[in-house]
Amino acid sequence: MKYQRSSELFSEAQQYIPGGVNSPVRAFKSVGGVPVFMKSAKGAYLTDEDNNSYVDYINSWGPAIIGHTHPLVLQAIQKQAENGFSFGTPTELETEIAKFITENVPNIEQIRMVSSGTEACMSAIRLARGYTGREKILKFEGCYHGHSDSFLIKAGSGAATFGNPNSPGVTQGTAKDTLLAKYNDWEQVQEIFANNPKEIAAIIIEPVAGNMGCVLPENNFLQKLRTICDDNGTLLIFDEVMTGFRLAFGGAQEIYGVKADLVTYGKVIGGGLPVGAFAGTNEVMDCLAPKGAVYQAGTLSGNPLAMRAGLSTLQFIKNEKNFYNKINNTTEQLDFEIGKILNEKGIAHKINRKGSMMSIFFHTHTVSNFDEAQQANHSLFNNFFHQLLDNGIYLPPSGYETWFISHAINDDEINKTLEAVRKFEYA
Ligand code: KE4
Repeated sequence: MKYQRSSELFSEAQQYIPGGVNSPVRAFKSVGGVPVFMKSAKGAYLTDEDNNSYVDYINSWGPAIIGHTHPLVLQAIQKQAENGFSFGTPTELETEIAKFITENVPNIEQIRMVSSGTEACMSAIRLARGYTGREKILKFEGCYHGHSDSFLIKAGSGAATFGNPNSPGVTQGTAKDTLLAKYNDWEQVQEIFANNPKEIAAIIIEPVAGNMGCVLPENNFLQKLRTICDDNGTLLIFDEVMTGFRLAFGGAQEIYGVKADLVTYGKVIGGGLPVGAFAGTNEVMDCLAPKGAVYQAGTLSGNPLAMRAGLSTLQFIKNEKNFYNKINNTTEQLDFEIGKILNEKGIAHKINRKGSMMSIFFHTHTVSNFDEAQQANHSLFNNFFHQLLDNGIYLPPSGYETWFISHAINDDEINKTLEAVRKFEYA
């Protein structure tokens, strides 16, 4: 059986780990079937416990943008490890990566390292609340900013724009301070501000959304958010956990030319080790402890191994000639060629793409927000996912996730992918 060992391991894992996984999306609940247990990864490929090999379009949900186990990063981590794993003291290396990032990303003067994207986003809204003295935040349906209580909020019923808890354990007291709008719905944003004058501490947005599938800002949406924040003394937070160092070295701020007041990072910034970060101007960041009163801390924040993995990854990206052209061109080619095959098969679909992020919606019309993403044919996606998996192509196991294209994907991998799409049969 193709997935015999994974099946055995999944049964055992469920005895000791909730749902058998340490993060829900890995359990294949959305696509069905048994999650594949990986044992190694190199370049563009994953190898599972049954020795099946896959072209990887998750890349650890973004971090492996230069390809898995890159020799430069591996050597850097090995060398760093010989000096110790974590000290809990300041280290020169933390200053080196902070300097490198603040000098190469627009509009940020200081950066605080944490250990996950959740921690980065959670800390950023606390800082925004502390800086503005306000309690409400505005987020967008379909955007994911990690599992902090303030973000696990679903739209209120009807016209209500205050949130309701989207998970047991999140209190109504927390939910009331999170306002929700539809992505790209400028009128609704204006209405929310009119109904909550001078009460909103921050807007937090994925500048290119990747957690409802890939959904792009339209009609200068980001610039409009910048303007309404300026007019209301509200901070604009770009959650660049996915887009940071992926869309460009300066992320969505660089691509769209819109200045955020705070930017959060994760994934690529750690090169596969646990790192998150949030960054902004001196005026805002100086409010953070120990300099300011807004408390935030972390035992393993800035630990040397993770900093070395992140810095060596970022340095490769910065120094590699045409890095972004390559991953963007690969993604464009996949978009075009897959689209051609699906059209030949007469399968209605929309491919949303920005830079090296893309996703396929089996849908007849465009997808510009979460409602439209939900209207896509997700059972067809699940069928597509499993047929590609069986043919050695590992896609994100949900129609609500973006693909992450890595620099290690070349013509061979593209051809394998297209071959698998050509074999796709649907009832
Ligand atoms: P983490 O806490 O998972 O490091 O980051 C949370 C987060 C914050 N902001 C954005 C835009 C994100 O995409 C994420 C995490 N992304 C998911 C993938 N959809 C991580 C995969 C998972 O949950 O296992």
